[in-house]
Amino acid sequence: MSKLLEGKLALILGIANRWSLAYSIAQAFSREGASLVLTYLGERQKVAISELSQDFDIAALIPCDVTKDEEMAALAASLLALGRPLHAVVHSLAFANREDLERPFTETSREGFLLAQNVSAYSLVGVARAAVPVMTAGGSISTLTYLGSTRVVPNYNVMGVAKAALEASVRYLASELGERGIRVNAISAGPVKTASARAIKGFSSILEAGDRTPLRRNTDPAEVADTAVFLASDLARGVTGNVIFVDSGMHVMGF
Ligand code: IMJ
Repeated sequence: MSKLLEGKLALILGIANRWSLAYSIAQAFSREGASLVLTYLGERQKVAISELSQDFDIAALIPCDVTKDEEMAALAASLLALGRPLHAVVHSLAFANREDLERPFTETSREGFLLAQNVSAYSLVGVARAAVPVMTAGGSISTLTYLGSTRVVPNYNVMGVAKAALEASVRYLASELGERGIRVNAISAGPVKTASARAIKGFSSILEAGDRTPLRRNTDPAEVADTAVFLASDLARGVTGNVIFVDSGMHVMGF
């Protein structure tokens, strides 16, 4: 079969290290023939990303702190400066204060709540605003979410509320950008041992629940990445406003 993303340019935000879901997605996009624009947060990640992306066709490496309006404006300018249409965006970013993922939800501070919303949900809107002017041939915007947006998952707390806002943002963006031929979707990944997940207390017990999913196993990052390829490809031309679960079927279970 020919490559699914041949001739396409994709922006991927959220590679921090080799365990990042965004990194698995970049690998799968490269395998399918896409050229990549990657963003990083701070110099340390720049070095890490350059090393990880040696085998990829990289069109640009751009610094981007999504909490800074100047950096979002600079991202929009850098995308325009590439002088070619962008076909796909993958947003794989989230952050909450560690204390807010450990303390009772009732103890969430206003500041911590707003930080989680800013980095994890609002950023999708800002990234869409930066990318849409260069998505002149239409295309796809995808983000990563988690079951904790609609169900209570112990300790997910403020991130669950941010993912709920993110998923609602997907629907409003999908409705607005459809007329430009831009589709917007979320992938709800099952628990994967990334650096952000490992930092969570009790994460190993969450992985043990893999045995009780329909597929009787945990989610492989490559499965999440292949769904991201599908969404960015023309195979998904009729798919927008969705939350697609790539979680071994975990979300259907009631016990
Ligand atoms: C995160 C917290 C609690 C339970 C969790 C997770 N489960 C899973 C995650 C069950 C799968 C990972 N996840 C889906 C996330 O969205 C993680 C977000 C996150 C993680 C950290 C850790 C370190 C830190 N801030 C963070 N902010 C967001 O300082």
